Amino acid sequence: MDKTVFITGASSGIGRATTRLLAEKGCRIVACGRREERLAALKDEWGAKLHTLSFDVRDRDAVFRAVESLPPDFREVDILINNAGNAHGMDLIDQGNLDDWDAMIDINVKGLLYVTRALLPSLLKDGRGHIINIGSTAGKEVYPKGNVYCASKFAVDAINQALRIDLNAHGVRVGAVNPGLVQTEFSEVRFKGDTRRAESVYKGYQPLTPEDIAEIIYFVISRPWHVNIADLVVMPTDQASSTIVRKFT
Ligand code: NDP
Ligand code: 8X3
Repeated sequence: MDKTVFITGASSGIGRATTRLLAEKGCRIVACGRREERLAALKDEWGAKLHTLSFDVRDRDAVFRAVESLPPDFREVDILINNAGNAHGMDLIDQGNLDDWDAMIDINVKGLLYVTRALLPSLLKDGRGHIINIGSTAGKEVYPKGNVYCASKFAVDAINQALRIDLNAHGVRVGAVNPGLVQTEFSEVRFKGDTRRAESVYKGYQPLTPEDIAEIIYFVISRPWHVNIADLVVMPTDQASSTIVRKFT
């Protein structure tokens, strides 16, 4: 596939699996994240096919500087995958930690907007740009203690619709992939390094893997141009909703 893909959150989980699959399919990849050693490891794997950018999506100057720094081979971005994001904490709303709330809104919502805004000139250039927003089932239904994380993913859902509406005249494709439970570092971040608690989220049933989502993203971007997957929800077979999961242990 002869495309240049800009992906945020490439250093882990869904982003890293997608980076690997799309590089294998022949794409040039701009792999972004904060952890430089993780990005360097990807660079070692994929060489000249891959360019890495280390920045925090919350820092809007850093976002624009990073995009401006792209070398000629990676400057004409065809596909943006807005994947960087996390949950921080899981508390009843009256006990919520304000720093966690800021992190989720700043990363999952404002960071996604900054990256998108910085890349729109390239994506709109020939009317062939494609934006994929990684939302969540948490952006489709609110669950207990999900409050601000859910709000941030409902915002991603709204931004996904807004981009499709406002950019319709440009002929670009915009769509969201909204996963349910995927086993990544997500819960480790949410529970601030409490590995046992994080592991328990994925115990007793078969969660999705990051590779499952990468394959879906490849399916989405490899459709004929007139086909836009506008909004896709994917859950493990054992999951019926955010709170109903068939567990065997
Ligand atoms: P991971 O924790 O494994 O990966 C998160 C990625 O986001 C990392 O590469 C991390 O890179 C990057 N990231 C986080 N904060 C920042 C920041 N401030 N600036 C730049 N990059 C950042 O989790 P997942 O792979 O599961 O998450 C990817 C996306 O999928 C998220 O948007 C998440 O909300 C969504 N999602 C996850 C689900 C799940 O069950 N796992 C289900 C539904 C949606 P680094 O730390 O190096 O900066
Ligand atoms: C991640 C899925 O259910 O942990 O977005 O919110 S969930």
